[in-house]
Amino acid sequence: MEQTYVMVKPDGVQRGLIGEIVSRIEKRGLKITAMKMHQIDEETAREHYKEHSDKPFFEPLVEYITSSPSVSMIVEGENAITIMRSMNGATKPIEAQPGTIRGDFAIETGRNVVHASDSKETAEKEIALHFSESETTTYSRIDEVCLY
Ligand code: RTP
Ligand code: MG
Repeated sequence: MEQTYVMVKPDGVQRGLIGEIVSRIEKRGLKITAMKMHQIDEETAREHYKEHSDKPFFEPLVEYITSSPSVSMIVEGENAITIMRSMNGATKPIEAQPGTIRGDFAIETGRNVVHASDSKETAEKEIALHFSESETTTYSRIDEVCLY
């Protein structure tokens, strides 16, 4: 079963969108196996976004992501990585389709509410970066058994 890392970014927390985002993930049928609110420190933020370290938006991005608490989750399910990316919508809210989280709740690229890992390799790295082993759980969703 695939796992991905999802973050409600500081603007999502400050706008009271945690429940809305968690609800969409649960209703889609994905399983949240770890979740916490925490203020991401600078070192962790730099590591998380290191692929963008040479971009002009890197410093403002690190400042924003560390400015206030975020909610981190491990989300599990078949094709969880691709499904979460499509639920989040395009990076730039102007390109995000209505019905996606960014398409429904964001207008600025620098305040786009959510993050989700973009590949299996990234998901593994991000889960290890933001969670310790003891913060993760295992359980079954009631709708998890597929009979065909
Ligand atoms: P994320 O990593 O946050 O889930 O977003 P993403 O994969 O959709 O987009 P990515 O290219 O990884 O960009 C990371 C975050 O950097 C900010 N950004 N600003 N000003 C800009 O042109 C620009 N481009 C990206 C966004 O907050 C984006 O989510
Ligand atoms: Mg990204």
